[in-house]
Amino acid sequence: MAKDTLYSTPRNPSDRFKFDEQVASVFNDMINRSVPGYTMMLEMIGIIASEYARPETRCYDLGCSLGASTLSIRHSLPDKSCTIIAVDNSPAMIARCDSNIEADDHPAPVHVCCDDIMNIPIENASLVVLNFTLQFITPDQREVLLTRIYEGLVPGGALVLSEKCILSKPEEQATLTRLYHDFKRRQGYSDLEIAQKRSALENVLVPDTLETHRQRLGRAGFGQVTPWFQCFTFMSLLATKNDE
Ligand code: GEK
Repeated sequence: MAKDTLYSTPRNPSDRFKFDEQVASVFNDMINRSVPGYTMMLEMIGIIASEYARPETRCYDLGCSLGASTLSIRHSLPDKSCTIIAVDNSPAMIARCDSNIEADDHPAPVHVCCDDIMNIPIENASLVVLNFTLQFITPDQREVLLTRIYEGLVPGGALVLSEKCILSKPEEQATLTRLYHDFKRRQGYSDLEIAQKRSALENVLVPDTLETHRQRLGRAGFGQVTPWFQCFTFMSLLATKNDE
């Protein structure tokens, strides 16, 4: 696995974080060392898929990067009548995702699309996964997307929404940020890498509070919204569409 050293030397402070070739080439290492619990979350996405993915429906992995969630879903499908649609708008990610899917021998079909998730029709979906993707969508477009996802879900279908959140109490936010930085140091990132990545992500990754997510999901139509994972400020919610 190529090591993420992208922020180890001084960079131009005005350079914003982008999902370009450089990031895609080290992404596996970057996300594993930056998102506490990432590997476990992928495993649990498989557990959720085995419960919610239904025959003759579609599963969507929106913001699929290298296809890690897609593969976890694929190996948990009830049968090969389920189709997975994996979407990302970074050509560098999609090229690698394509080869990762190609190298995997599971028979369920996967369509890999290089497109903006705002353009993708969501239809006949039993499961939609937004694993750390909504945070990169312009805030005023988030509800539009969630509403389209809700409308595209079959009754009883589910959305997995994983996000880096912000705590509404500043003192709690400060505690979790401090602990998170300790985690990153233990993962081998230097203070320079932590500071430069943080500044590159400002206004690119725009976090919401858990309450904002709950309210937005409710307005989009979701019935039950259940947090199933939290480590520091990284959270994941399972939002379901009521059975008719
Ligand atoms: C995983 N889910 O490994 N349309 C399509 N893709 C987008 C858009 C957009 N508008 N905006 C951002 N992306 C993955 C990890 S990473 C999370 C997801 C992170 C894509 C972007 O190109 C990137 O590949 C992904 O969303 C976010 O389970 O890096 O923190």
